[in-house]
Amino acid sequence: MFDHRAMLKLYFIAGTQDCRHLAGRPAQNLLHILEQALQSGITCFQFREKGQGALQGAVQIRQAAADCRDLCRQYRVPFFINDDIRLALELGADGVHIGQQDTPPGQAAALCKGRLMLGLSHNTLAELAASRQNEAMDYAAVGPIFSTRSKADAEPVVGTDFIRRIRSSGFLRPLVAIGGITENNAAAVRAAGADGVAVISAITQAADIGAAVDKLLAD
Ligand code: TZP
Ligand code: MG
Repeated sequence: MFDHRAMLKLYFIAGTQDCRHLAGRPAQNLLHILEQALQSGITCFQFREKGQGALQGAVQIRQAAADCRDLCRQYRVPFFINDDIRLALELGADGVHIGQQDTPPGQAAALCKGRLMLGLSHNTLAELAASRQNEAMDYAAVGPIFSTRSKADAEPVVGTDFIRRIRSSGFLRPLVAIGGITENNAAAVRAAGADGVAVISAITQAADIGAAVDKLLAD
């Protein structure tokens, strides 16, 4: 249904914790930011409710996710959920994104088969080598490329050379880069071999979301 490479071009990730710098209700602010990002041309969205300031109640989380799903559907943009396969299935999400510390990839693959697209996080060549055999993986995320303030337990920074090394090792599958990506370095990250960039703060913290999205999409 969705072209895996094209959908990675500008992959926006956010949860209410990423909207705490704004006045008002975080869940409303998240929807407002998401709607502006969708109007401006993001190609994918991941609901990631995680870390300090995240919602705690299952009912609240489910409602926030469902509201984001509805907006994404309206704009025909794929909707992913971070790390919660059960919620993704329940809400009819398009996909799920799983980190190395989350559900084991084999188990995730079995649960997603025929129902959800599957994205997996990577920080090392060894992790990528393991995913290479995983037919169920629809895209690989790699990073953090640069230092990030959006993830407290982020792995070591890998830099754009890591993307070049991955591509020259013969890894040709859909790949999205994440971590510290801004309107000033997104083009260089794609030029290094990524199909796209995944960002949190470059959109959630932007003074003008439309202008930020335009620059993040530019080559
Ligand atoms: N995984 C690796 S870095 C990161 C995640 C979720 C955070 C990216 O946020 P930002 O603000 O785009 O650096
Ligand atoms: Mg995770």
